[in-house]
Amino acid sequence: MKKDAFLKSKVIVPVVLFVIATSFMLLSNNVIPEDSRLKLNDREYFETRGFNVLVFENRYNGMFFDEKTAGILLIHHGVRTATGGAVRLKPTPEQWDQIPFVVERNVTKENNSIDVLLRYEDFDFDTRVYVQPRGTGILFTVTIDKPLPAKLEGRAGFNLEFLPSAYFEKTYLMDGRTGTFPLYPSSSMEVMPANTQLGQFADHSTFDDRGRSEYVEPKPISEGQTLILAPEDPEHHIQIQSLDGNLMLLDGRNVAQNGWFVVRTLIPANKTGKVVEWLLTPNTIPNWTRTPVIGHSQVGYYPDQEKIAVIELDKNDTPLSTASLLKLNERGEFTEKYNDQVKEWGPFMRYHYIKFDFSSVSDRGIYVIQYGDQRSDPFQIGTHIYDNAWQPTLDIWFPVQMDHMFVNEAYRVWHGAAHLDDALQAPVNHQHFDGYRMGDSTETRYTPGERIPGLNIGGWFDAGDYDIRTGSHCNTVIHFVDSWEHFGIKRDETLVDHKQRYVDIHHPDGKPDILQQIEHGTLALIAQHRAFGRAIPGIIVPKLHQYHHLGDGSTMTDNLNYNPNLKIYESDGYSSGTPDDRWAFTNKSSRNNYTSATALAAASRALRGYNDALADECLTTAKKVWTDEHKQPQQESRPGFMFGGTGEMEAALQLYICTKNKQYATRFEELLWPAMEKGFNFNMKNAVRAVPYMDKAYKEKLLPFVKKYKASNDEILKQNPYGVIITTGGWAGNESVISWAVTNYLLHKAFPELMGPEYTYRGINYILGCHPSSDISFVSGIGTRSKKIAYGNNRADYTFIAGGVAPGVLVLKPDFPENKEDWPFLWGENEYVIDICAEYILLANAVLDLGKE
Ligand SMILES: [Ca+2]
Ligand SMILES: [Ca+2]
Ligand SMILES: [Ca+2]
Repeated sequence: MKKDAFLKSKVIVPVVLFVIATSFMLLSNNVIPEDSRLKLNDREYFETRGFNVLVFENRYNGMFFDEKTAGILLIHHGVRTATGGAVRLKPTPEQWDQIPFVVERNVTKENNSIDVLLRYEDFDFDTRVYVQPRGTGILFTVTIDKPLPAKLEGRAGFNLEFLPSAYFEKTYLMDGRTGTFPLYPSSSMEVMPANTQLGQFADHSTFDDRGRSEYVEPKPISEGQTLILAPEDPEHHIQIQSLDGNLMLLDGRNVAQNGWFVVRTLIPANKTGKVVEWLLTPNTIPNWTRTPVIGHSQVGYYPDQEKIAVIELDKNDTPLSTASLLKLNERGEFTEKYNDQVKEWGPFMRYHYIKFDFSSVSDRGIYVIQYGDQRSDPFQIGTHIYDNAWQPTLDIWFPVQMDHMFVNEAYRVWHGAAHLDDALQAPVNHQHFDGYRMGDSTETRYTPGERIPGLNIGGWFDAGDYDIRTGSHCNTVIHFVDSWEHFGIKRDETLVDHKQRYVDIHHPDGKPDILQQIEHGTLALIAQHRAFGRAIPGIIVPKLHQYHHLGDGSTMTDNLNYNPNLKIYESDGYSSGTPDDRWAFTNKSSRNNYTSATALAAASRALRGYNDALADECLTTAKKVWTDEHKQPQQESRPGFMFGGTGEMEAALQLYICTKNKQYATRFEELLWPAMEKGFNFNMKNAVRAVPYMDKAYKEKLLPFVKKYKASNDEILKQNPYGVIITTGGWAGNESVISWAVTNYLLHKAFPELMGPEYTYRGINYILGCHPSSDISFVSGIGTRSKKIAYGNNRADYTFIAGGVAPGVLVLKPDFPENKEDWPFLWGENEYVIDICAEYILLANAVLDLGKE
């Protein structure tokens, strides 16, 4: 923030604030400029320039509990700085603490107000939170009809959580007492007896008390009536006055690294009616306008490809008429090479979009885009730009994810050999916190808790967590085989020694890395068939206090087999009495089994000539799955799992490619064509993959679908300015963009007269910087500027793993696209996942291939 902007802003100096803390009513409505008052807009949130208040448009969805995207949200000068406004039962609630259920939400236009009725079913406890603008601020009023349940006395309070990274290196004032927001958590803690702990998700516990029957909670950093956050920073300056009861400032990071700074007022005992009331007054910079974002590829462009920057503007901004392209010379001087009118696109979500087309520039070099006084990061135009755009994903990211291995990189050890104590049979009737579930039978020959041999081999840490998830493993293997078969990637920069369980990054060993990764994934998949005669859903730690592990995966369990004859926390050096071994979730699923067969069949081709014994076992196993599944009634896809299918179609295709046996091709077509009628967009990826292996009639039959598909691709350009699918689910959509772009590449290869390469370019440009919210590349280490803070398993260090692909732009309802660059802990925006990363390698190689055309 420039100093003049600071002076121009209607910042209230701390001394004045302290005086008005007890007399805020003096801020009467008639002295406040009309345009700085919050108004309820048509999208049902309170809005003024530079400040929005969203009230439960984004709800706790229960899937991963508190994702720090729900409740009352503040968007302050374009940044979501606060979230989680609600009555909560903990000083600093963690992800798996209880969340309230929204019984009703009333938007009352006439009153300019929103209220929500929140309920905690376990305690028969209802609160109403009423939100209404007052002066230049907003009033939060909490009411209850019945006195607080005795168990919640001193526990329930109104909380609002502030994003730590937005307040790092900033100060606060509590009733005039000064403080600096802690960069690292170091609050005083209170030890609480275990029996006062309110239940967490499904009676799991995030806290490992080591047998001490206790847990801990942070004590307030500061208490008082009026809190001013960041008085020195006009963009983040907020005042909160409690009109009754104390405000507490707490640091949630003391109990969970993804915790936020919490401002809280306890609900008093034995009282009904109005129990908490806050007046929250933000500073807003008059006529604040968000800085334009010049969306472009951080890697750059081929000389002959379509080159369109998408410029994202504040809706109050007046678009300029032109933009220009500057070339950088060896002396560091920029000279204008091209300028042109920008083209209006229009509104999308909360912003306004224009486009700048510089496709006609094809000279090799380093360029920037200039729009007004905004200048993009430098990028290249050249034929070589994608040469290194995927190597970090294969060289670094995947080795770091390798489970059951010690992973070294030069002077650094990423992690020791992890989970050597895999695995025990999971218990029956169990709902796991990561979505795994066991019914009332194990459906195996093992009894609950029994050791299953042979599972401590192969596989990758699924994502930012560490489980072996069968579905994502299968997809990863399939993407790797696609990359191997289409592009013959022979790159060798990694040593993998399974005998020693040793991986060394930047150490060639004479074997193609992609085959070594296919082998490593396949070993985990085949281990399931060896142990159970079929695929299982996956393997994961049993305890919640293990699951939130951050750091070296080899310390997630003690790596010693559980021995029930020893006491808990006791070890004889060979085994251990601590029940921390992972559990295998084993219930049957046709989809799982078919998907595993698909991956194993595909892997058998890639592994042929590299590891023939494993290749044979993979193919034999895949055929056995086919036979076994056809002996039993076909299970339809899960209800609600749209287009999910049983996975039989994909298995049929891979088995046909391996064996050329007609029965598989026949079955593939029996399943494919009706599926294409129902949803050609979703099934096109399967249809086009078969083209090289099927006859001419197949391709002719596919043609009308491809025409419809192309028309639907062109339709996307009317829906958003980026011309790719932008999803609005709870997990951002880079996976669908990558998968769509790969399908478009395969269609371009199969039907070049119909499908141009531009759809594939659009997909990769989106991933590499041409997207809403910012212009960062979502692949860490790829492009001039990329994700340096992401949700890898080293996220506690606010860092990245090179080559990881983030999920991207999450759309918070109703219109706020977000990808936090300074806060790693939002998995829906920043979590690397194995199958997405493997498919990115495929996409980058597809684009390399387009460059050769
Ligand atoms: Ca997982
Ligand atoms: Ca190698
Ligand atoms: Ca163990």
